[in-house]
Amino acid sequence: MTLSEGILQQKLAQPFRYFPRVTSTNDLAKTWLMQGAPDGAVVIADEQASGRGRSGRLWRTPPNAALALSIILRPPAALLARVNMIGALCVFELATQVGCDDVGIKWPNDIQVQDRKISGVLVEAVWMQDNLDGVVLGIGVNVRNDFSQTDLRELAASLEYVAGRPLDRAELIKTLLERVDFWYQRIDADQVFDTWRRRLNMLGHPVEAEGIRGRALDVTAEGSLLVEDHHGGLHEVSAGDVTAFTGQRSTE
Ligand code: BT5
Repeated sequence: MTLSEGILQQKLAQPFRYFPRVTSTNDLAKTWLMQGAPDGAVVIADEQASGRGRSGRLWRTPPNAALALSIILRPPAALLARVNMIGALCVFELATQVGCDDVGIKWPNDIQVQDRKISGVLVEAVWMQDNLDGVVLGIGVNVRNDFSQTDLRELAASLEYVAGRPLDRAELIKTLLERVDFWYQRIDADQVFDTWRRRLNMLGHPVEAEGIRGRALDVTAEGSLLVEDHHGGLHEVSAGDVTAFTGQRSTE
């Protein structure tokens, strides 16, 4: 079914703005945030012309195929790191709920099904001098994106193909936002970190992160990855990309 403002209106409890096509939902949400959007307000689009990943990378959101949404949140600055955890956790739960097996979070922000990326999370904070004005939690989920003719065919997957049945995007958005609401209400509970940590799929495995090769030992409460190198040295990697050492897969 095509997404529309009317359909979303029937399903969503929170204030939202829907657009058939945008540059990036994160950009529109940032503008709305600075204009005083309420906590929990959402920008939703069917298609993104220049959806963004981290470090200026492109996030592909063709029409009629995906979820692209950005949620405006106003958490305490000390809990900022948990917003990314919440985003990944909620997509994990969505994928599990629609019947996908072998779902995992690849640190820090990829949600994978059977080792292929079905979703990415991009958190952007807006500061007023030293004060956190708010955060935009951007989530992209592949629902029926066809990657078969693209360079991502080995790396990316879509929910419908994995679940083996058609899925209603408005219903998926509703479920996802309910999960965000659930976890955001608990953002100050250690349960957020503990659950996110349990869902990570590479702890204990060989990895390469920011040029360091070793074993993914653990994560810190701030969300950094601890990598143990082959000499037993411990390295804390705060953001960046992890590649499974043994496999060839990477989504850079
Ligand atoms: C991410 O970046 O994974 C964060 C993606 C966040 C997208 C959402 S959509 C709503 C909101 N508005 C935005 O503009 N952004 C957010 P990163 O870890 O840097 O991964 C980017 C890489 O993933 C790219 O370089 C590609 O290799 C790959 N990629 C691009 N589109 C993809 C897709 N649809 N599915 C799987 N992989 C993709």
